[in-house]
Amino acid sequence: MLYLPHDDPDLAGLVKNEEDRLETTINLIAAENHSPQSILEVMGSVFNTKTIEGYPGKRFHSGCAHVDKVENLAITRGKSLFEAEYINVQPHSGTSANLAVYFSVLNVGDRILSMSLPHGGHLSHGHKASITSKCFDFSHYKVNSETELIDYDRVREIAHFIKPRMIVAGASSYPRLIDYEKISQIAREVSAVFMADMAHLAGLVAAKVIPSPVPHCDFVTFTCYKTMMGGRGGVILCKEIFGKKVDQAVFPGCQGTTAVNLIAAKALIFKLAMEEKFVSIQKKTIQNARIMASILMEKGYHIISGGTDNHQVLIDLTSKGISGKSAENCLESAGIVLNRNVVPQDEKNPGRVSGIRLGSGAVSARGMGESQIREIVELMDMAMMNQASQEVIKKVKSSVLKLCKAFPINRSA
Ligand code: DSN
Repeated sequence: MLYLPHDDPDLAGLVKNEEDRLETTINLIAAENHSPQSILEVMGSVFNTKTIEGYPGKRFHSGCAHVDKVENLAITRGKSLFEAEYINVQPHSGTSANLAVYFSVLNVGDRILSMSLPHGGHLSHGHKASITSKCFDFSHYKVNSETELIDYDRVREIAHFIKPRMIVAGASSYPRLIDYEKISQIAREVSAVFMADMAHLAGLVAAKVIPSPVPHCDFVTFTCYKTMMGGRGGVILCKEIFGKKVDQAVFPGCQGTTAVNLIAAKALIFKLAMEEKFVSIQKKTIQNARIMASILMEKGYHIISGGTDNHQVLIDLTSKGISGKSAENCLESAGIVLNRNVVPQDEKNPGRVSGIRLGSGAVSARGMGESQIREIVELMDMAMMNQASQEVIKKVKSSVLKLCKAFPINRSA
């Protein structure tokens, strides 16, 4: 029996509407995915009741027999999946995980070198609007203006000049592989510790379809709901020698109690990520992103860096004479959901921006492949190039609906 329709019919209606929206739209948001039903079940389970502080066997509240087992399961499975020496599964989010890593080994005011946000980096990598920039002294590296790839020689030059205590690799919108080995070498040259934020890439790394940062890094952080296909929340992997400092920085340093239901979802997705279905979705995710990028390029779109190695395709729409915001809006009205995105050297204001970011995770989880991706790109092009025509938008929306019906969201694991 469902209780929500009785307790709060308005909210129950909104849940139903959201289910319908997900079912009837094509989701190209690179930071989202369709999780298995069992993930939704465990996130809504009685583990929500339990308040915990501390770590398994060393808690500040009683009644932890079962939740200790849950956290230990997440720890054992996560370490094994990512071949990590140490893991902390308590961070509330990717940003909480990053903050805890910074505070685990740095002092307030210490220098950190990370990727600039307009060039792909994340808010929590020291953007001026983020608390991280108020606590630490960030400098940023960029992509090369011609290749739109990370300029590792420049990273080395900046690192030798500013002598950071930490170097951060990882991005929210960078479609290429990152050479973690090269950056770890630079970090060693300047005696910095090295952290990679693989929030977007965790599922691809877990399935071993792209190289893992783990062997090259002192710390790796990630979230579980993007390519990883799980529930909400963050995770920290690190070298054993930093384990105790990381634990202290998470609790009691940056967080109080944490969400056991989310830790249970982490344990579950780490198990499911070892199975064939997960690996095949991740393979498809990479193939679909490559197909998207190459068809868009054939159609004359400027694809940042000229392609993709992961689940993201970043388009600079300047040459097409439209803004990221107008593309996002018209595509949403046609049933295709994605986000406007700042691109390197962006000249538009932060609200409008020049680009859009596409992600292939959620369509791949629905089972879509090459011919559906071709159709989606055709539909996107048609809608973006005819934004003022209600007739075209209606036509695109009706094709989107047909596609969605043919590929319903599959929540079996
Ligand atoms: N970092 C944001 C994004 O990539 O969209 C949220 O996860």
